[in-house]
Amino acid sequence: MSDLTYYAIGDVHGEIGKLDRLLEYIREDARRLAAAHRIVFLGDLVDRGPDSRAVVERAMAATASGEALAIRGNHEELMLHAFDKTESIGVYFWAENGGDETILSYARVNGYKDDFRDAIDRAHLHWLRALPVTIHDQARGLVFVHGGIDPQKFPHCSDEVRMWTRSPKFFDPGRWPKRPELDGLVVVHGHTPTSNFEPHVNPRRINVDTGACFGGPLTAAVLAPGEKPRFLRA
Ligand SMILES: [Mn+2]
Repeated sequence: MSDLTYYAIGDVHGEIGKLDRLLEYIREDARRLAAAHRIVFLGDLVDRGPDSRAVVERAMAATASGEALAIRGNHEELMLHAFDKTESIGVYFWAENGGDETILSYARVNGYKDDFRDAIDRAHLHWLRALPVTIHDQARGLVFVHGGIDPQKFPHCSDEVRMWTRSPKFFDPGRWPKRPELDGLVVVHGHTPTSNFEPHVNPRRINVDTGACFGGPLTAAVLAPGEKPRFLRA
């Protein structure tokens, strides 16, 4: 995997217009470089924005063709929990955190009578369930994960940490312990919107959640072998 140019896309959250533009920019950029490329969706495709169903469709098509990989974010996790749980609390918690918009996006296409579960395409659920929580390119020292890692435990941190963490122990690389497992590692993630709609870069991590569903752009980090990260925005 190590000669690939990666395009790591932050939290899309249903913003289909921004995603379609960003995919165009990415494909243009990859053509210009004439380099083998791989898009990585960093999770939180769904919730909050106007068309989560269409976003999942785009991501499924891009992974099916081999152009993209995807990992699971905490909002995919919430959606699957809401779908699986019989207690209503799982559904309400998801709905209040943007899941209501996701349900509407599915209902517009598929409709439903009593239970929102009937509106959600089974193929989408199947795809979401199969998503890994981490992609690790060992040769390049790149870890793609939605939320982050536990620097004390990597590579053995829990899935919950990988999808949900906002720990200062992760955010501040000055607090990372000296462990051989972390040598040369760069963590590429989303989950925590940056305060200025700009990607955050430090020597150990790149955060590309630029708040696309809160009025910011949707951002992709361009990671070419041996080069500094660049960014594409839509
Ligand atoms: Mn998230």
